[in-house]
Amino acid sequence: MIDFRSDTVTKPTASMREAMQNAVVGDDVYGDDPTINKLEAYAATLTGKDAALFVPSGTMGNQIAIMTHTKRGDEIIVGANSHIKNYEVGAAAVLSGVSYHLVPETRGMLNLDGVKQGIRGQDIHYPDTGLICIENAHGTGVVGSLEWMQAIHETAQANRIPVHLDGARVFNAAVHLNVEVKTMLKYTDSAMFCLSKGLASPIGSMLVGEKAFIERARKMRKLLGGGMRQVGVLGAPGFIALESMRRRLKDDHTNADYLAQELDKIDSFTVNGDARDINMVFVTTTLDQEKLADYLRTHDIIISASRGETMRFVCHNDIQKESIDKLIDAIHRYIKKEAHHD
Ligand code: TLP
Repeated sequence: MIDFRSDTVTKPTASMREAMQNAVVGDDVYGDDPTINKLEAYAATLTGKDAALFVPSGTMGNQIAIMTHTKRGDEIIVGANSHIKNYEVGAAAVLSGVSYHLVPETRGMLNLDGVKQGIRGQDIHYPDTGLICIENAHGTGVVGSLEWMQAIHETAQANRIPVHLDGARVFNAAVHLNVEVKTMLKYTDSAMFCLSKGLASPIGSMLVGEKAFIERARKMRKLLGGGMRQVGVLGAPGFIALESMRRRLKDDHTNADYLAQELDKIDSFTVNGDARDINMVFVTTTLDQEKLADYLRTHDIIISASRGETMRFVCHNDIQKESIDKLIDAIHRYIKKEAHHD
């Protein structure tokens, strides 16, 4: 199966499976898992933060960050199109008891004036602003600039509000910006990034930040039931993801460029050229998405047809240039077949 739905679908590589088999493990709730300790130390060094915490998912990482930074009744400033707002089941309201102050994004970047207006200051009627959340790379396939991150951070610091980065794909963003992740993270107090997306580890994300923040976050992870035992079996592929798989993300971006170029040649597809910074290609199509997806599945190709007008194709470690050629060829055959039916 060639699966274009997301980079979350990546299977662990052979060396990851071998590392899982041979992982030295211990009880991580006691802090006794050497493989997790090594992964957390490496993640902290790589991101220029004091400490790191391995968490089961990106969603849990973001939610632990919100729980740790805020108190009940706070308001968090967050993008109207962000994952934290739209795709985390409203968890911040449920788990942290915070409300969302939505700010529009332009190319994935929170509007600075909107953030400034969103910090409402002191009044007996107002909730306190507990946190500003940004997302980079943004789920809409775009990467925000360092200058924008710096401007948000300066505003936040001037108001003594922490900034959390949902950096599920921060390594993709760093590749696009041609900087190190630690350069981006200078402008955030905490960040979550996923090992299980383009980095191809089967499970897990990291939360990074100051030592005291991570200590409190570790307790929040336990509260949520995310304290795991011999979890080095997941830390071992996670280390390979961080140490070596991040170096190949550029290939996914190049493949996505190729996919965008080939889809754009087909009359029934229009590529959104403004959302072409990372490993994702967003298109609109005049074709019936469900029928196309059903046809492709019979040719061992999976695409997602559930995003309304817009379709998303994602390149990753299990997609090569030949996989893209197969997809394009199958789409041509589908269009020909449909024309015969008419
Ligand atoms: N994104 C998934 C879906 O949930 C949409 C995907 O296929 O892209 N932040 C961002 C920006 C994300 O894109 C995701 C996952 C998460 C957080 C959550 O990570 P997980 O799935 O590990 O909870």
